[in-house]
Amino acid sequence: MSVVGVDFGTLNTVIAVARNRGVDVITNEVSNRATPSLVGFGPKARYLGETAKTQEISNLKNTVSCLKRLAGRSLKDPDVQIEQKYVSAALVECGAQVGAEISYLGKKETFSATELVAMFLSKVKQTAQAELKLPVSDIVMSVPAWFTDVQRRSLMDAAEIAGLKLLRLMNDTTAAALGWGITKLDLPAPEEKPRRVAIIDIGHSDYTCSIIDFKKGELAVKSTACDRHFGGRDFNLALVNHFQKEFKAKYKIDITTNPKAMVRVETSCEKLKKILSANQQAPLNIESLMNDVDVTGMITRQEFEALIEPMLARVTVPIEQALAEAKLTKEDIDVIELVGGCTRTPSLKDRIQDFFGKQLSFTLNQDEAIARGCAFSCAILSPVFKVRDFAVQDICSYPIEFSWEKDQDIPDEDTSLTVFQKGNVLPSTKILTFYRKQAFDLEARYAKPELLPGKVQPFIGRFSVKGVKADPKTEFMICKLKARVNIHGILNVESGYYVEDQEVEEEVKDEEGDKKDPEAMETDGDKKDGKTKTRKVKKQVRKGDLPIVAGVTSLDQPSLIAAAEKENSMAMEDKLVADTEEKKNELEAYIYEMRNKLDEQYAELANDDEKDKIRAKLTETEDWLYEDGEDATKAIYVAKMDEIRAMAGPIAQRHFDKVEAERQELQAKLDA
Ligand code: ATP
Ligand code: K
Ligand code: MG
Repeated sequence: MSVVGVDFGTLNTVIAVARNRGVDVITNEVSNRATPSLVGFGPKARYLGETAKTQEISNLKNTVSCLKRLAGRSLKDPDVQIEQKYVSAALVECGAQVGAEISYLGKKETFSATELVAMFLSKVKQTAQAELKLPVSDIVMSVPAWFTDVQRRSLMDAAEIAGLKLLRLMNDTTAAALGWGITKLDLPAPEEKPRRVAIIDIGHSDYTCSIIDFKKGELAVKSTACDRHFGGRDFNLALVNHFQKEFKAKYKIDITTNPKAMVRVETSCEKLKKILSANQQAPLNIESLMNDVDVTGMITRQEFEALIEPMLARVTVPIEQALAEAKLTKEDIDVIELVGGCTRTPSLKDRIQDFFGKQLSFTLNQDEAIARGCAFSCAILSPVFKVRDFAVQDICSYPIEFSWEKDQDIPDEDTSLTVFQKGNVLPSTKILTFYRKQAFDLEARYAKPELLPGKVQPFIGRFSVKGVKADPKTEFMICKLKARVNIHGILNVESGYYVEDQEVEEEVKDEEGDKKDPEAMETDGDKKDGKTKTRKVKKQVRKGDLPIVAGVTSLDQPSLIAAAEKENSMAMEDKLVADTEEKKNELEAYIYEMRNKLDEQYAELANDDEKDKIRAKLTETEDWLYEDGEDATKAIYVAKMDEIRAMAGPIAQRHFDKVEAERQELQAKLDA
């Protein structure tokens, strides 16, 4: 079984695998260590990853980018409206979710964001399988810490549709932190002061700062703060806007009217931006950008910094926020570790360094740290892989509240309760107690919608508690519900049961006699054997289960199965198209090769009549290839090749016999 970590980025996706020697980042079909997070559609097949990138400029309307930022969101969300600035395909409504409308197999089609992510993840799966030569199923994938329940569920669904088992959705900075900590041999002992690390990830689209405490064998996230709209793509945009104005004045062309020109300028600006990270100035040259105009430009680092000043001015905001939430000051931080491609920008590094007044650390590979951390996490969670255990404790990003209908028999019952606070440890289980006579519903939602990204719905789920009956003795049934924010950061009411108050004999604990709540006692298995003084106490004893019907935002099972089948058949179609193309290319290459052989090694072995016949066949097949045979089936290409092979068969045999005779002659000489 394979162990895979995936950093699913807005721009690039990096795949790491754990093998017996450690964790490696793997390369894709064109030997790149990062794959463009893109999905494209064509008349015959989909283009996933690298091929989508190759086709992008000529296929803008049918290419979808920024996939993860669309997952689980609605078209009307102002955040999604911002995404449309960066996504060249048209975003449309697709059920409750945003989707993209594209042309695929010659027809207009709409795919939901979840389906689009699934397509890309099935490519990730293929890439990993091709490299590992093993089936891939278990993965750990990274996600921005600011993702909400509905966004996380969308990614979980997408992974399942792609045939992947997501063992953990891990926050980006937490994954980087795991990679940082797991290799350190000098972390403080349990009783010592923890090592405090600020992990800062600035990628293509967003910025996250987490404050993390490390001790031997464990890490605990203390706080996390994000800027959802701060990353390399904003720097690109600042440059594009600059050159747009310049070209308008200088060449009288307006690239905003020409999507292809816009994308070409953006691509060039991204290159230029990277050059500026190492040089004081950089050129920009694009031939025939639009209206046959060649453009040239130049910008200095100083000018670039002026363009991005509004962003640089807020570069310490997430750090200050994270420190405040952790109730720490910058002096408390021992190490400031930076990851994400955008942290190569010198002015950005300078601002962060000035803020801390301390050297920044770049010991992790900026592009690969998150994928590596995910692979470590997958190794820890995988039953088949042996790795030093390292406990990872994360926190809830937003407060979660439950609400319910008032029971008229209970006069002063509240009707809502915030059960998980922001910053609450994750994973975590809380037990809710209700006194009820009949089935009832609970609703879970984010308590402070204003904290949520854009207009993400605060609703998380509705949970119907069944099997509740009035107890003849006490009238009420005491219902206990297990609410859990799991390791993916997703909330569920996992189970329910009912209890009865009973008098039981119990040991008296010495000294503090720590007051525990009844729930804790029920689950507390390891009672210490001590002095056995006992007393009678009222205790709640579990009597039976309460079934729970959950209505959450994940896809239901039939929809998931249908989506997986659809994905599978699209993937088979892609494969057939790729195989057909391969056979076509083989046939073309075979024609050239045979022509050469007829002139060279076969020249003496066949008479002119034989050779002319084969040559005629080659010409005929070649003509066919460029006309009627342009778009034939795989079987036909194979058949055409077999026809030529059959004609050339006797000559090939003579050649083989000749080579064999020569070999034997040589052998005889050597033996003599
Ligand atoms: P996100 O984390 O926002 O989802 P991502 O993980 O795909 O996106 P990264 O791969 O971390 O993003 O970073 C990509 C960004 O880093 C791009 O905007 C890229 O232009 C920028 N970048 C890469 N190298 C450099 C460099 N040398 N100087 C400046 N920026 C760079
Ligand atoms: K990435
Ligand atoms: Mg990233």
